[in-house]
Amino acid sequence: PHQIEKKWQDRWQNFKVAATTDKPKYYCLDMFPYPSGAGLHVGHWRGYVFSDVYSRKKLLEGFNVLHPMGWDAFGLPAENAAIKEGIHPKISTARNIATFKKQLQEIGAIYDWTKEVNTTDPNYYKWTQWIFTKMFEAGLAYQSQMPINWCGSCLTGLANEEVVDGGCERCGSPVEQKKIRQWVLRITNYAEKLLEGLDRLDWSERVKSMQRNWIGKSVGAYIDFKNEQNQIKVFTTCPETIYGVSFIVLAPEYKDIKDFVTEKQKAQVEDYIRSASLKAERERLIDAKDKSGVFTGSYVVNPLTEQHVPVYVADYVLAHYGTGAVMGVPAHCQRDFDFAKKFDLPIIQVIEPTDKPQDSNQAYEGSGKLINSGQFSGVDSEYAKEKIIDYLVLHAAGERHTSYKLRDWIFSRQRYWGEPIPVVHCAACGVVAVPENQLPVMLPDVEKYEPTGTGESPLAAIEEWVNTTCPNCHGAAKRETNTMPQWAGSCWYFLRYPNPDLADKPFSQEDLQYWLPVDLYVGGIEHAILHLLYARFYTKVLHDLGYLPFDEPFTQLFNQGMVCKLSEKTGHVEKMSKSKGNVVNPDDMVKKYGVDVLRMYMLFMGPPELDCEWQDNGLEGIKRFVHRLWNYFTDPKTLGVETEKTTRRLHKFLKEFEDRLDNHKPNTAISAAMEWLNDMTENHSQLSADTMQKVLIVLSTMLPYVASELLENLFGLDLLKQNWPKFDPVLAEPATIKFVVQVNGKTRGFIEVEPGVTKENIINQAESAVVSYLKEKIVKNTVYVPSRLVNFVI
Ligand code: ANZ
Ligand code: ZN
Repeated sequence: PHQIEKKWQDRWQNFKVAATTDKPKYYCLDMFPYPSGAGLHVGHWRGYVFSDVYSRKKLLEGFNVLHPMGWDAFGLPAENAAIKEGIHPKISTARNIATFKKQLQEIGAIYDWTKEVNTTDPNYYKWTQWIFTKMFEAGLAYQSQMPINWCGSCLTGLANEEVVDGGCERCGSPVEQKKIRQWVLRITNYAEKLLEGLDRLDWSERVKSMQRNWIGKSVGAYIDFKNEQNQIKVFTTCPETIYGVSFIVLAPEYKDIKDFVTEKQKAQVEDYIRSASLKAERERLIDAKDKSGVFTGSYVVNPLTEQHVPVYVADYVLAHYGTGAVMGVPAHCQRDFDFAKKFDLPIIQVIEPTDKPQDSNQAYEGSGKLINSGQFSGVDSEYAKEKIIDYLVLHAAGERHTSYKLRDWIFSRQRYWGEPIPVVHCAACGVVAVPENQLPVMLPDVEKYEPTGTGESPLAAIEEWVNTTCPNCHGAAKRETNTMPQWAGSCWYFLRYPNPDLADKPFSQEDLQYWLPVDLYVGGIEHAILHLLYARFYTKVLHDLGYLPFDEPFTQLFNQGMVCKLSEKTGHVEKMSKSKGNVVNPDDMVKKYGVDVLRMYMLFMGPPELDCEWQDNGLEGIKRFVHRLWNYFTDPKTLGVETEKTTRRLHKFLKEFEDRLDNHKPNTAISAAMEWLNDMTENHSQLSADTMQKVLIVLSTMLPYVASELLENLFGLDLLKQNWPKFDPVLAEPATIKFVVQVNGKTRGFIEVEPGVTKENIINQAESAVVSYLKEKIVKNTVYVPSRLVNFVI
């Protein structure tokens, strides 16, 4: 392989997307990599090879194909690594990109490198900043002093998504809550649009439902519980359970908590609030049976029963969901049940299960008929939900409300290696967005890019940079020193690829009209929620601001599974990672087997949407296949006059290969190729030049080097100028049809019949096939099932 790879790599390196817009387009996008110091591992290859197969197929089918590559190069890991190695992130990033690029060129993908995008390039982040200013002007970016997740080790704020099990996603340190000035994007304004758009996409149900759950729409009501002085508004999805309320719970951070704490309970409540503030949100959400909480000393009135219920503070209620206050219905909500048990509060059943009696050891969370519910008793619970809301609205004690789990997006980071947020703070004008003609706000070189830990980014220490003039009044002003999060650059890069060098705008309408939206987006399942949600959000905002003619960026999405391998360290098959010591470096495999064998093996490992297990000896099997193919095709005895049977076999193979590819099952398409080669080499069948070319062209999607070399050497053909061979559906059908022949329902023989033979003829042949069973018997009835079976009833 190594003798031919270099030559083809040099040619494909200059592959260019045609400038024409006459041809139909196909935009195939890979999730661009973050160029880490470790280089590519075979897990990356899996997605990149997959997308290249489809790009190459579309190219051969006559599409104008855009299959670009770029670098998502801002972010914490680059900065942390740079701090550790003592090298400026700019330098280490450039070095890593060079390594990645060299590795990617080996894959043999038809990337057009003139379309390369790099999120850390000022010509790119100028527009990342521009988009932010547009959001700011539209009221979608705001500042807020909010308690945020704070990693005391990375010394920065984290988005909720970056907190895993109460720890920092990157370093694992416990995450605390800290109040800090942050820039926040109003993604919650788009909750409904983000939900609605999912219905129009050709994405897996799995990913769609992950997005739906993340947005977390809940339809319900606000209900007011009052006493003489104050009122508590709760959010509930189950207003029909209001007769079962036996207490109210406030989140420890509930803003008017003081109004409810009596003198006697004060010390206890304050103690409790202090201890709760130390727990991270995720930790509090874990459904621990053992609930904690404290009584405030106050009571409020249930607007329907007019009963007084006690008000508690407990950390299982979150401050930032609903109203931060909950009506406790222990009989029908398990968390309330656990709380009521612990604090010895009444458990009032108000819904009767339709099938079985209620288990007194747990809450019944299903529907049924209302009981103990005054005028609503006897009513179906789903119906009662509506009726009770109507009643509350009528009596001014509540209203319909829909809540979302989705939070606004904390968009600022107190770090160096990111896009500076393009605003200035002016004493006279307030916060002013940097106008387009002053963008980009360049990230200055600093001497110390370690975080300050004060909640300010290292940029705050560069006075010459911080002190600036206000674009509005030209008076003295200060630059914003927060930077954007890692996600920012990847929210819109797909809009930039068609023309990454545009100087005066982020993208052109012409390009958008022709190239977008993306036809196929390929990437790891780990990005199923956040990156995709953020990119969809940006697209919808830009659409609503009039910049984009579409509002969903990725028409079809394919999420490949992860590559796993047995870890000697842990003894388990696990996702490849440095720490588990089970990473396979593709460069080593390429050295040993060549690119094509590795490409085909990545596709052969299993259904591409599932995780798969790397096995070193798996490559050997593919290597044997590629060698047999090469030897068969280069054997001078192979080229010749082929039989009709061979032609039929070709079309059967072409059909199988294409159908399986189109269904995203490249692994079984490879099996079809293996079966074809077995059938051909078994009798050393001769092949026509046409057949050989067709086989090479379809296999070039997976084995571009071998196929190109053979096409050129044997036939003088240039692969990229060939057309995708269409199978002939008639020839692809089996040449003969097999019938089962039965006597009294028992299989006694088989016949093979050519298509088009009459029913009578088939029955005659069937009779001869089982003649010994019919001897001296009278056939009372003959059952004939076309293409399947003949049954003689005797
Ligand atoms: C009374 C009730 C009775 C509830 C019942 C459920 C079942 P989802 O579906 O996730 O939106 N809730 C409301 N705000 C909360 C908060 N800030 N922290 C924790 N829990 C909160 O859940 C909505 C339900 O979660 C609401 O409906 C409320 O409990 C609780 F048989 O109200 B429910
Ligand atoms: Zn000003």
